[in-house]
Amino acid sequence: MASHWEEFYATHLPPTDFEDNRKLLQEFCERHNKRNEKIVLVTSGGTTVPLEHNTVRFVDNFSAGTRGAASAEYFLEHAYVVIFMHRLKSLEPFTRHFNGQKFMDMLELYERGPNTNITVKPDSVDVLAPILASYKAAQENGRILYVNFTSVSDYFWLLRAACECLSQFGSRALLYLAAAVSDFYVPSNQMPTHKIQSGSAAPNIQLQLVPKLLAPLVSLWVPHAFVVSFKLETDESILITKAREALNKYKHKLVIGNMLQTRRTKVVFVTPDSSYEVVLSREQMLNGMEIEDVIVRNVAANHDEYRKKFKY
Ligand code: PAZ
Repeated sequence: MASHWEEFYATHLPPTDFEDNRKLLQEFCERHNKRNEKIVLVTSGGTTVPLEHNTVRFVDNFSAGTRGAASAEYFLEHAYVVIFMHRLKSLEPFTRHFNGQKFMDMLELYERGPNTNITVKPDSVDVLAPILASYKAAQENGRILYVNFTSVSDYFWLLRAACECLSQFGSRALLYLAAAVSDFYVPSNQMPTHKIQSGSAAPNIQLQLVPKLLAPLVSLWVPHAFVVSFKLETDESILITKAREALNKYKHKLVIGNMLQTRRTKVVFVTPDSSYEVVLSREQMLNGMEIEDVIVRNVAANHDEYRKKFKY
């Protein structure tokens, strides 16, 4: 009998841009594997759950992709090449610093007669320059690949394709699964084709459990990779228990637990035999430090340790 995840792939079509993305992933991975690089797959942002095939309405979640976008920048600093697999229109590395008004506020407009000049304000140059330098270095050396998803089904297809390419890296591959993936969905064969009408009775929408991809991912797709998953909760009393349950069930290396309310300043690293908090002090925050800087440093150190013990 097919398992829950196999049934999912058998009953859900890949997204229309799937083959293009698969080729990009293959080319990126082959090029960097030849150079013996360390690679990280960062997943980021939330998945949607469409309610109709011609989707007008969908269930979404809160994630803007801050954790993933910031972490991708720090992984580049730690000499990883990065596959940034993110929700379309969620935050991206580098450009996240200039989102919306922040960018406009960095610019100065001079209008003298017929001449118009736009310059970067002197105090913004200090902010912009290092970000621009890192961005250029990553782009020009082809060290980051962007692929995107929208629905939970797109995410599933892309994640498996990425893993197929990552397996050749053995223990040099790190999976950093920070995306907020829906636990519930409406299966394709139970979804109406057209927009749900409001004329008759209120719809009764039955959500089903999404298969847990960590199971085949860890045991079949990338068995030698260092896999890190995130666990988000809103009730602190269950956070560590849930993280430990995930480790026991899927047998991966690390769960990073965080609370919705405090995720920017505190996370807990849960390994099979320990748990420890990573906390950003108020002073560090005021100095502009980001918790992802500390998280990525810790994860990279854990990955290095793992690779020392590993032959692949
Ligand atoms: O996108 P963001 O930075 O606001 O939030 C990040 C996060 C809380 C989604 C991430 O740290 C996380 O916990 N992801 C896994 C969520 C889960 O499925 O439990």
